[in-house]
Amino acid sequence: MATDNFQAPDYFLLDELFTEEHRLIRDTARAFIKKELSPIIEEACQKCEFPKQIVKGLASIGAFGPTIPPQYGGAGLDYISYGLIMQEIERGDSGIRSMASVQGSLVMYPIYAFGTEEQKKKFLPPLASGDKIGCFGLTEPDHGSNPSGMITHFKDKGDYYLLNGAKMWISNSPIADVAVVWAKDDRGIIRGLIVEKGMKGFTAPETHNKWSLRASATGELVFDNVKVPKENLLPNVEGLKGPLSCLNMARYGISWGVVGAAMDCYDAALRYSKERVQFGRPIGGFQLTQKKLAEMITEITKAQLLCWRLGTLMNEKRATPAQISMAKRNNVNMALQIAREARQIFGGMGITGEYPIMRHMMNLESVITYEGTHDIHLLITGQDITGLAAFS
Ligand code: TGC
Ligand code: FAD
Repeated sequence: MATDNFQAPDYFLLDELFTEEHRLIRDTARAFIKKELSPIIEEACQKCEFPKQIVKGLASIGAFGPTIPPQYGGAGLDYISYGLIMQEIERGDSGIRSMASVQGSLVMYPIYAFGTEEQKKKFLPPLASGDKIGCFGLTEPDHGSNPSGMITHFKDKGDYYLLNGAKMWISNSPIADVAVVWAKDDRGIIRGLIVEKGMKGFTAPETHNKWSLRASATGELVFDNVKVPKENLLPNVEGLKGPLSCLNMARYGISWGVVGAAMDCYDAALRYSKERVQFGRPIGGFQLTQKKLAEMITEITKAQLLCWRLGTLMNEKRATPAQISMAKRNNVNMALQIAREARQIFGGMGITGEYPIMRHMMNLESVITYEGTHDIHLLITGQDITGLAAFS
């Protein structure tokens, strides 16, 4: 990729809504991404490899479990800080933000919220420091949007649980030391289990040939009579609300993250439009280019304000899952449309790795599907406003 000249758009002076600490956290993350991720991300994506060397640095900027208390290794930050960190990481690449989202919101959060004190002490500090990597197994080959139909299950064998089944599309699975797995117990109730690498019968084959999130390792989780120690059950939650509570945390982070990807596309396209000359003038001088750019900054600004307000509600513990769904859906779609428009502004150059546009665009095609598809989030809003569920 060409030199990273990113300058963050802030059309409505949102910086004034952030505290000095927020700005410091954001600027530290921004500097880290510019220095450590931007120089390597294009090659990692071309090779379809997760750049493992970035993990410790991500931990150092508080990317893993930003809101988890420091006594468990977390950064003990508020939700605006968490959002800003995700924004900066995804400005670099959605695949890297995915890795961090899974680690913090989908692995550390359930252990923190639903685990025993022993589980918290054992698992959270090495996950926060990046010494261990985690993944989250909810989706199955035949149960994506409808996780309540899952067939992965475990039987109580007295001394241990015997786990059988398979999960699909699992971010981090091939590189994970720890998997938080959602499976049905003898009563058919969904519970969370912590499955550790090396347990007999547990494998995590990688998913190949992705055109999206190429710098994120994706795979399956296969459980063939895995003996899971009883102390690895998350005792404090039962039912689908367990995994869905984790998704609230991750979807919140995505709402901010994708604003970063959109900002990167807009900033690159704006700069290019002022440099690229056709018909004797910069293409930024043509009305049709200005329409694209003006609409981009308008949509980014609206999404930034939505994030800020949602973050404030999260800090006050007043945000609802439906509000999070609306923000995730709106902002991912916004970012994907901006990536597509930005690619047009770049003409042929837009398809190359010289610029981040095509990479963001292809990444966002996954982000609009995972953590609840665009249409599922629309139905969640529909249910919230009408009181009528239209899922089945
Ligand atoms: P439903 O009957 O509505 O609810 C079952 C129970 O769950 C409660 N609940 C929630 N609790 C917390 N947060 C939420 N957002 C919740 N939504 C519902 C609900 O109150 C109920 O509780 P209780 O006590 O009455 O039992 O469930 P449903 O089966 O009708 O499904 C609803 C639906 C479709 C909205 C839900 O299943 C859904 O969100 N589907 C989408 C699946 C999804 O998002 N999968 C994501 C997999 S993980 C992933 O993609 C990671 S990508 C990571 C990365 O790389 O960044
Ligand atoms: P389906 O549920 O089969 O949906 C297919 C289409 O049908 C969609 O357009 C959907 O909106 C539509 N549809 C489904 N139901 C309805 C309905 N009731 N009404 C209207 N339309 C409907 N999962 C994990 O558990 N952990 C992970 O770490 C993880 N990481 C992922 C990483 C990547 C790169 C990807 C692509 C996915 C990941 N997922 C993960 C899985 C992801 O959450 C699912 O792909 C997603 O929830 C959709 O499920 P599905 O792919 O089975 O699609």
